[in-house]
Amino acid sequence: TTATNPKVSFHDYQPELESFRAAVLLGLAREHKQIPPKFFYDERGSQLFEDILEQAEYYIPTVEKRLYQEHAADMAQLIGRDAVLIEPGSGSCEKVQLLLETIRPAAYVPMDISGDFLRKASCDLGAAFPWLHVYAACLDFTHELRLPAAVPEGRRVVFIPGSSLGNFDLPEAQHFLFQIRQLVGKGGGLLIGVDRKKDKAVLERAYNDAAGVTADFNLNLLVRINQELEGNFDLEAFRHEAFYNEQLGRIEMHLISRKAQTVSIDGEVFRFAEGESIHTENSYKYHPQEFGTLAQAAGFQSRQMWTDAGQLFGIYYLDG
Ligand code: AVJ
Repeated sequence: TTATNPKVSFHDYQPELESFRAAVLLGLAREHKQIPPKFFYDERGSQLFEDILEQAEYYIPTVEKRLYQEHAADMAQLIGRDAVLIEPGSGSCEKVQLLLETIRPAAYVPMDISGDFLRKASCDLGAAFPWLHVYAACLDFTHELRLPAAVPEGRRVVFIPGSSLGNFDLPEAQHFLFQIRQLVGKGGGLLIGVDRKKDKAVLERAYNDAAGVTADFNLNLLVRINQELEGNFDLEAFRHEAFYNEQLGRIEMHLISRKAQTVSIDGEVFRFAEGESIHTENSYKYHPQEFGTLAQAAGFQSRQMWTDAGQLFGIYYLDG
């Protein structure tokens, strides 16, 4: 057995299974079938997402990592010492590790919908950074941004790497940024990585990796429905599709029915035409001015942006 680290605590706000059932049954009853992307992240989905991060075509992690490494000192300067650093959708907590020694926060609050994954990531982080106080919160951050009561007072800074914001459409993104502004308050801050608009071919390759990991990630949603909601999806009868919708500035991911078929979930029957899609994800891309306008409307003031030579990705620091 391993000794538990007293500096690491876990707070479960139970992002319930019931919401998954409701979202699937409602989403598949719509004229244009859809399921929200947050349901990708069960244990296996979280692992598949980690595998996506390793794919050469998925440029975001490499580019973003280099930006944190190059500009950690500047970022830490803006964030200040002894902050309460909050990360919605923390996943494996990999990126924050590039900054922790430089930022030296008083507390780190990772938030994730995937409980077992969050537990392990927090323990590993506590072991790698023995001085760090970790307050892990298992919750659905698209639903609520709640801080465990045990989190100490201090200047709050929210950290959102990886372009997680991309999953929200414009009104949702607006609302989410507003919620963050409420959480950090005046005097708080936001450090956020946002993927930029760019060449269509580069974008489409990133979501159609040659190894098929993104396809497995997408199809895992059907595996999850089969396992948790007594579904009978035939995985061979659906295929992954991802393309850049230039007009709307977003990557769209779909699961396409290869034939006319019916699927039953939890006793309910759903009909699919050949070629019909389940829309599973949007990933919006932003020009720096577009993101600046959005953040400003939510009450933030842009302080700095860092980008790579290829202008693939932007990291922004904003004041509350
Ligand atoms: C976690 C939303 C930033 O949109 O790039 C990656 C998710 N989906 N490949 C993204 C994702 C397919 C990712 N975000």
